[in-house]
Amino acid sequence: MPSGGCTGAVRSPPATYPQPSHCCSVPASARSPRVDGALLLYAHSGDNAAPYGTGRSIGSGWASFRHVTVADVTGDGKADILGVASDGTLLLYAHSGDNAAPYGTGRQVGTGWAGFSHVTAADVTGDDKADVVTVSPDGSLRVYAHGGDNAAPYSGGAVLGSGWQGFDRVMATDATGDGKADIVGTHPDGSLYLYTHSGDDTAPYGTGRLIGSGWNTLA
Ligand SMILES: [Ca+2]
Ligand SMILES: [Ca+2]
Repeated sequence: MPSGGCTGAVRSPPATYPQPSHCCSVPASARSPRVDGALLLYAHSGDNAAPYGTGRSIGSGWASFRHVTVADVTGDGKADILGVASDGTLLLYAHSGDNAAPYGTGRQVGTGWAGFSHVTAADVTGDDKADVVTVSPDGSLRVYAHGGDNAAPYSGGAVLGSGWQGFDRVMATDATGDGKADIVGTHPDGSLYLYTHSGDDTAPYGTGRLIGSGWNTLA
C-alpha cells in the first residue's frame, strides 16, 4: 500500500526524475505529456467554439512517469501536477504562481504508488484541495483525501469501491458542478460511464450510468 506525506522536505528530484524547463508566457489551463516527454500547454483561447489552438512546450523529461495527473492540490486556484515516477515515488509540482514558468522542482509527497492501474486527482471532498483517486489491478477504488497540509497532503487511502478493473481510462472531475468530483471511465469497447458523487464522502460512488459510446476511437 502506498504511503503519502512521509516527507515534507523540499528537495530536488534525482536525475532520473523530470526536471522541467520553462519557456513560454501562457496561462495554465491545459497540459499534456507527450511520448517524448515534452510537456505541452494548450491554453484556453477564451472562445469555447475553438478553445485549444497550438500547444506550447512548458517542460521536458516527463516521459518516465507511470502516471501524470493535473489538479489543484494546494488550493490556490492554479493547477498543480502530480506524477508517479517509475519507482513509485509520488511527486508534486506545485504551480509557482508565475504562469510563465509554472512548474519548477517537484517535491516528494509519497512512496509506494507504483502498483496502481490508474491514478487521477480532483477534489472529491469539496474543500478546494485535490484528492487522489486510484484503481488497483484487483479493481479496488481508493480515495486519498487531502489532509489539509500541503507539505504532506496524502497520508492514507480508503477503499471506497470494487470492480473497477474493467476500465481502460479513469478520470476524476466535477462533471455535475456540485464541487465534488465525479468519475468518468471508459471500457475497451468504447462505452463511457459516469459515476456521480453521492454527496457522502464515505460512499461517494455508487452505480455508474452509461453516458456514451465510441470512446475507443481516441488514442
Ligand atoms: Ca495549486
Ligand atoms: Ca479535497
